[in-house]
Amino acid sequence: MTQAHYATHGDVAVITMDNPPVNGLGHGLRRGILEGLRAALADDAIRAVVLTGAGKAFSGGADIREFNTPAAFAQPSLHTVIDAIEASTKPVVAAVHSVAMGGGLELALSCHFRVAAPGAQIALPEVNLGLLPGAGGTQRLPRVIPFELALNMIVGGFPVKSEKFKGTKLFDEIVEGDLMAGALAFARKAVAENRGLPLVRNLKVDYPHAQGYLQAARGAVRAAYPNLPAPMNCLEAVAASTRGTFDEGLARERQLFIELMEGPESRALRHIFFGERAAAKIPDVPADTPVREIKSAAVIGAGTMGGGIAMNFANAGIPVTVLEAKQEALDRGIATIRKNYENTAKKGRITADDVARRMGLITPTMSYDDIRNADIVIEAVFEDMDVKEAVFRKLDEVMKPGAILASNTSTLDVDKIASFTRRPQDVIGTHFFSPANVMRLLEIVRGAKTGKDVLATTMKLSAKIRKLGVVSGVCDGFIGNRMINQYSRQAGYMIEEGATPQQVDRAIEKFGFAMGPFRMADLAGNDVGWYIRKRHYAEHPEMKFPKFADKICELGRFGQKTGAGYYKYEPGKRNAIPDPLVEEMLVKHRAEQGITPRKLTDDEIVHRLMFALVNEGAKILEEGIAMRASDIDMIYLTGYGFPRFRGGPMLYADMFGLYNVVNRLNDFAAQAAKTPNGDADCWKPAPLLAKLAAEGKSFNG
Ligand code: T1G
Repeated sequence: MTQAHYATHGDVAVITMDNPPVNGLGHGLRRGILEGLRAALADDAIRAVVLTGAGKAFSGGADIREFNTPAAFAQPSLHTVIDAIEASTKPVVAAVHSVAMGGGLELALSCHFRVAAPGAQIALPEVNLGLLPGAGGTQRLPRVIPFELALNMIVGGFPVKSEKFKGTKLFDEIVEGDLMAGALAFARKAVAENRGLPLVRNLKVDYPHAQGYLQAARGAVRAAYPNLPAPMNCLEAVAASTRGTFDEGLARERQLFIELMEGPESRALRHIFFGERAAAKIPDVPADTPVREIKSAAVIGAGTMGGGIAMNFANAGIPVTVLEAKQEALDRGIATIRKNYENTAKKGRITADDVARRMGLITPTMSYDDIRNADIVIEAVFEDMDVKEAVFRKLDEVMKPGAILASNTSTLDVDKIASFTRRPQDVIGTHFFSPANVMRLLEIVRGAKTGKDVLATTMKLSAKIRKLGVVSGVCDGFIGNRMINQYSRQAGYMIEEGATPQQVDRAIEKFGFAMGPFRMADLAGNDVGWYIRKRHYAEHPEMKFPKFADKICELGRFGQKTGAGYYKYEPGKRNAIPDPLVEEMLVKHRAEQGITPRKLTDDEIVHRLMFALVNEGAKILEEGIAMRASDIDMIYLTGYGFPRFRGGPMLYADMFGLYNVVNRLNDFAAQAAKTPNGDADCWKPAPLLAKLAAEGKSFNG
């Protein structure tokens, strides 16, 4: 079936792109456009052509599902289509609505004229995929709009509404009302007025001080994007538009594009683009599953987590009641919320009215009677099953039928929590990440009896409160924390074997993590991990753990909140200062353990941390706790500061090569076997990992 429809309206032909969901310029659509153009040129009765898009976009650009497949560059390529339009002997008018992005905007720029409906999103966002506009956008856009805006749009990848370009050469007209009628009238007028066949390529970039501006821009781009090559390549491609011929600029653009297309960063960013969208798809919950309306919410607990969770609802305009047992804790919680908003307003990100409006949506209470009619209640109390039991028995008693009963537990068994109620189908886990009003990740923990409509409702709600919802099954630590537990164990082992906390942190931060494991532990509070480890010691007496972490805690060194942890901190400051006392404790501890300290390379540090995550992730995948490898990646990218330019732990393993990963696991096992208290067993490759490696396959397909 052709993906472009051809029709004639008197003396004007109309080609309508029709490749849902956003008219991605895949091979079939590219062929359909050319077939339509050829038909128009062969028909003497036709004097002009209008090109437009069906559905919700003019065109969202190249079909990124084709990338890294032969179809992406199969003829007719987008360049071939663009060349044919520019060679047309009849004027082609682009009629742009809703979205014209990437290759879609480049296609419109090759037309002789362009008209647009107001409100259309206009962008060259390829940089967000680790690419650059590879079909002439870096050469044509600076010829039709102000140079600085063109450069910023291409390097920044952000959209601008079509009406902002009124009066520029990008759009000859902004058409209010019926776009097609306006485009047909414009086409006829252009012919009647003999306006010829103007081409953007024949215009000149009008910006006398380009080189100076570009030199300054280079410094800014280098500082802003240390790990991403695409922004600088975008800048250099646009720079080529200010010198030499159009075709020389096009050649430079092509060269810079191919460099990016073949690079790991673009593969990572494209993986994220699809991964974020895939996360919302739950195979056994159809997209049309009916959802419950969430018009009001309640949060139990006004501590750090409860307050942050409440802010998410207020930010989304949903009234939320915050319940605490004690007035003093309630007052403190509400005051903290207000302070957070006021700090954001001081930075100019929201207004004083926003603060007032959001605070007006938050109602404090100490009475369960005040929350009974909430559509969803989220429990955010102490991470102890007995405490959770008391709260959920009360919620079961009080909440209206049909209310969703959610727990913010970070590790505890959601099925057990559901068993404290007579409505397990309404119980679900909503694991927010601290600070809950900032971190995008929301682990949605599906209990065995959680209703499909409850799951669909919670997934939809996650988007409403601007979170990335990722479904997890029930296990200790769900997905993120279960994996981070293995990561932390390896970090603990490595400082016992000879590394310092700062060496481990520096190595993984150089790899791209926002924060290494020991700075992270000091920030989160070492007592949090200690509490969980003590539960693990009791539940898994067979499991081996590094022992130094407990020694730090036994001294009350809980991190920033006590002024010392793995590092020391000056009063009121947060910067981590290496502490000679910790290094002395490590020397003594190694001797007690009979460990001869050795030098660990950054490579070993990074890959023991990485592959501890990956091996556990493979088990989580195999157990069905995670629905897909990209979900695990999205969790690490949005909840754990994993570097975006690497795409997540599972993609990193794919790019490293699973065969090579298994070999490294075997090396680590051999090293652990020689180390007192070392745990060689934890390096046994997960069955799924071993299978994929043996078959030469990858996690992400
Ligand atoms: N190709 C294929 N599918 C696409 C697509 C694209 N370009 N854009 C979106 N989709 C799918 C998406 O995966 C989802 O699928 C559905 O459309 C709805 O997307 C040569 C090389 C267009 C603003 O970077 O910014 O052109 O999950 O949920 O919120 O220079 O999608 O439903 O199966 O985001 O209404 C450059 C990327 C490509 C635009 C619509 N273009 N897309 O937002 O819906 S590279 C882009 C977006 C290029 C040339 C280069 C947004 C949107 P599913 P959605 P939305």
